[in-house]
Amino acid sequence: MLSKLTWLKLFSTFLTAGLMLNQVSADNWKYVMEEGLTDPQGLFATKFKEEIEANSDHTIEIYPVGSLGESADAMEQTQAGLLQFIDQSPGFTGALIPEAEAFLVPYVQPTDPQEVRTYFKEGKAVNEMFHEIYREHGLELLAIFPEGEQVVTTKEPFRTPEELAGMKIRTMTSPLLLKTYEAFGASPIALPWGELIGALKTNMVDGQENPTIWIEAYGLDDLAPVLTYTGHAQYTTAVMANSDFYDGLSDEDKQLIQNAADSALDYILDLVVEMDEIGLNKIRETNPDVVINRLTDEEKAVFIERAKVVEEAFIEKAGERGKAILDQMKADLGAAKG
Ligand code: 6CS
Repeated sequence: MLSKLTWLKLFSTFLTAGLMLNQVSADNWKYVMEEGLTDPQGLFATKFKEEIEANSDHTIEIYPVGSLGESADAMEQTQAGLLQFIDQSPGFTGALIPEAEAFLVPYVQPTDPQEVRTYFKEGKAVNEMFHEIYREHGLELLAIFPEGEQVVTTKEPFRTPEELAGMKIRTMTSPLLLKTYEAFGASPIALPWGELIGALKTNMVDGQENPTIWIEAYGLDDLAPVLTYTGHAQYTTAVMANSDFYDGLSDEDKQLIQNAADSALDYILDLVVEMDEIGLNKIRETNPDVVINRLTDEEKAVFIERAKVVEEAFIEKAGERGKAILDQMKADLGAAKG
């Protein structure tokens, strides 16, 4: 028979071991993004955090736009393992991973909301072709999602490349965006997000491209009130983990992360469609100077023709693998249109 004291000692040893185990397995993970908490990246991140925290002892700390520098700084910190998760868009990641610029090639994505959902949820290119490529750069890809159609906002209207001529258009820093706007007839300038508002105010640039939700949220329509829907791309973004961090996790934690990313993806795919509409309605209601132009199919055809050189430039840089992605994107576009 064990004495009362021995039982107590045993109990205390088990309790301490249990507490230690709990401490070891409860981690705080850092998640950086390019947007605020009420923007699409923030809503995805919040849902991801809720799922992780509801199903484990781990916690997530979210770092919104600007808190850890510009997009390029955040990526350096994630690759160095200082941060565990990052949301960064191909508009910036393309400077690091040429194949990611596939999302910037004009006219290989749908614009109809239902088709967009199918393309991102079921498309082979989005879901199967980027994982290995991002791994080569130390990143475990968790989700890719759209934030709405890219809209060009300018101070003067345009419907043709000739009318775009001479306009200085700000792009994100992936080089293919410069090629795109050169092909479209404009004079592009690549700038990080933090410099755009100032550049519009001082006329350093005459316009920029972004999805409707973002234009409304950051008042870009006040600075360049002509919104042109060219139909050339979705604003796409991607959520990743540092791959060394990810590889060091237990199978259980890997599954936890994959489940949280899947839930957040389903949630955001529906939400961005609603947000796009809400954003446009708010702009209409609050900005009396706004002009909204949607290019006709005939007008688009001129830009589609000009986009061929962008495709060639992409393939030249991203090689055979890039070409395979682009071919698959076109097949996925056809399938989404059904
Ligand atoms: O234009 C940009 O730089 C920003 N656009 C969006 C929609 N998200 C973040 C990004 O930095």
